[in-house]
Parts: sequence; C-alpha cells; structure tokens
Amino acid sequence: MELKSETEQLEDAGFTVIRGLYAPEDIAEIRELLVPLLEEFDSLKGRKARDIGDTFTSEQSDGALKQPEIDRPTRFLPLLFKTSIFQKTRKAASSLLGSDARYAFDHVICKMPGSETETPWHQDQAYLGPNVWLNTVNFWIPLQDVDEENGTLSYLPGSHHDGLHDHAIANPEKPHVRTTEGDKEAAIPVRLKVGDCSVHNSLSVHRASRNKSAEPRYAWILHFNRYGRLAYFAPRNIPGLIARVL
Ligand SMILES: O=C(O)CCC(=O)C(=O)O
Repeated sequence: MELKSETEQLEDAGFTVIRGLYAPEDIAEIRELLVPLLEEFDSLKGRKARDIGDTFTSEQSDGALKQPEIDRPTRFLPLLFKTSIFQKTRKAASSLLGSDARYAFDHVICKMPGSETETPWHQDQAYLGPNVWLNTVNFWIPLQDVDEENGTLSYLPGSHHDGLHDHAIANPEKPHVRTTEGDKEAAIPVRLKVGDCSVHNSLSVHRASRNKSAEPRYAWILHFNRYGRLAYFAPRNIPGLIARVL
C-alpha cells in the first residue's frame, strides 16, 4: 500500500484523509464488537471508561450518558486485533511511517444522539504531557458517515508545526483538555463516508463538533508508531515516567 500524497499531506498539514480504506463489512464487523461493549459501559465505568461528554459535576449531572468513552477496548476484546480494520489500519500506518507500524493505543467514543458536547480543541500529546513522547499517527475511524451535524473532527492545518501548546483541564472531573491557541478561523472540518478515515499526528490541533443527529456517532481511534507501547520506555521518556510515579 502506497500513500504518498497522504504522507505528504500529513507532514504538511498535520492531518490527512484516506478514502475507502475499509469495506462496509469491515465496519460492520467492528460495530458488532464495539457497540455491545459500549452497551456494557456502566459495568466498565472507572478510570479507563468514562462519560467525557457530561460537562457537569457528578452532583449536577442528570445521569444520562452523553459521551461514553472506553480506553483500550482491545483489553476487553482482544479479537479487535484480528479484525480487518485493525490489519488494514496497521498497513496504512506502516506506509505513512515508512516502517513497520506497531499498536500504541486505542479508544472508542460514542457521542449520544442530540449530544450537546463538543470535544474541545486539543492536541493528543497534551494527554501525555511535554516529557513523554510516543510519536504516533492517530487514525480516527467513524462507524457511520460523519459531518458537522453529527460530530466530525475539524483540524487546524499546520498547527503541528508550533509544538505543544498549553492546555487547561476542561472539567476537573473529566480528562478532557482544551487549548485556546491556534487560528480557529482556519479550521477544516472533515466529511467522511463509511470506509474513510482521518489521520493526524499527536501535535495536530483538532476538535469534534456536537452530535445534533438522532443516531449515535461512533468512532474507533487507533494509534500506531514504530515501537508500539515499548516507546514509553524510550530513554528520553524515562525522566518523565519517573516524575509521574514520584
Ligand atoms: O471522536 C471524538 O469525539 C473526539 C476524538 C478526538 O478528539 C481524539 O481522538 O483525539
């Protein structure tokens, strides 16, 4: 698989779109695994599975799910590693990285119908902070068509050239972070059909809009890099990892 123009776009703009990477049956296979897992959300709830759409504290919340997210659903469903989406994504990541790609992270997010919640502008690197770098390419794989109406991503082109911005915690009870930096006027929303995906690097500033539609908006997000999760232990990351546990 050669993704020359996508590689160039990823380097220049910090994001790219790959059209028709997956067949409808690939998406159906993932839906059959991830949707039932999200339905079990209440029993998984904890540090790695949370409602990131609820902008209220637990005392104020009406209790209805708004934006359930599960970190590393592959821990609960290792079968996900065997799916054609995983295999095709790893191949595409290898082409973009120019060497064998290895799995670093995945998460699944459901924006519930009518969700009021925007995912704030952020860089994925902000979740790791300035001292731990995994150098991933991050594939955002929607499980239905997406546009501005149902919560697609928007990117600030070229924003990855400006390094890691300051981020504030969007809500003390939730993990979302938000940056105010970057030219929001330049935002480019991506409109994707089932089978397309968008790809960004960890410094690309992006956000997701609300889901105003009557259907849930699902996305599976897969991060790949050259050394997989071993990249946490790269020499440059060790001081940052030690600082986290002290
Ligand atoms: O799917 C979403 O709503 C947001 C995804 C996102 O911003 C991310 O994976 O970094």
